[in-house]
Amino acid sequence: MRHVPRVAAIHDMSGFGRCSLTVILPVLSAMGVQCCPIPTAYLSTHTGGFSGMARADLTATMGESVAHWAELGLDFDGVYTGYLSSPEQAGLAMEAIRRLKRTGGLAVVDPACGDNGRLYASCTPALWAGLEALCAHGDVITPNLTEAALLLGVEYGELPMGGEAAMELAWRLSAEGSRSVVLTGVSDGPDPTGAACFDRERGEAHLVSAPRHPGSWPGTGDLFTAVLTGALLQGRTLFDGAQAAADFVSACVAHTLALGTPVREGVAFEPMLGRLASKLPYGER
Ligand code: PXL
Repeated sequence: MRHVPRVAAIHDMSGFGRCSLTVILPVLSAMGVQCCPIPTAYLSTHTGGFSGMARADLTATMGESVAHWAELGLDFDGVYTGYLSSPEQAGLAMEAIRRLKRTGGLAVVDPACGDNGRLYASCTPALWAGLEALCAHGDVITPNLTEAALLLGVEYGELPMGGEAAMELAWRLSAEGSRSVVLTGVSDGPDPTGAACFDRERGEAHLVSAPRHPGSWPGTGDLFTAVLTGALLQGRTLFDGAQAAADFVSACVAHTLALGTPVREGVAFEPMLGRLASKLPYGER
């Protein structure tokens, strides 16, 4: 039977500012993938550039939702986890992978906890320990350089930069080749930006890149990993998916710069979604 691939997406819902579920849902839908969210929290805005936001923690509902879907016998081609706010949520995300991922399905773990060498204020040592444990359940992990430094137990400033060194880092992050890695925010030279990938199916590393634009935008990590996840569920390779993600983020940032959108509002990806819709979405079961 052919069917629309479906993903359980475990992220917060930030109402304004284009990150987490407000990015992931439309991107996966545009790519022909059914996105079933388990929100970890509702925030009126993300935390990068706003203050005083309204918040509701949804940890209890997360656990109940995983249990309900498991009782219904639902299984998922993918389980995709991102920004979490407590070690308990990391434990529930592990439970979701264990109970909801179908045999042969894909767990994409984005160990979101910081950027540009700095941890988010919410990332305590206990939360990081939970995210690190969660990575052990990922078929694909998508750390940025900040998170990679933590996973490898080295200082951010000591990470070797450049293409070859980044591919070596991707291999080191793969836990002896047992998981695929897409290490984001890697630059090979002054202009392009991209990701160093290790594909466990091929046992190979590869660098993807796309034009770099000035500035740093909230939600681009979520945009990247959502496109990657959609591409993998369409049956595309890790390298192809990472290239598609790098191209899409780069195009969205260029478009946002042209519009002059304030940085804290995130990248204006909506007018670009049509670009993602051209590939056949069906998976085999
Ligand atoms: O995109 C990462 C992210 C997700 N969710 C919330 C955030 C951030 C980054 O700042 O604040 C609430």
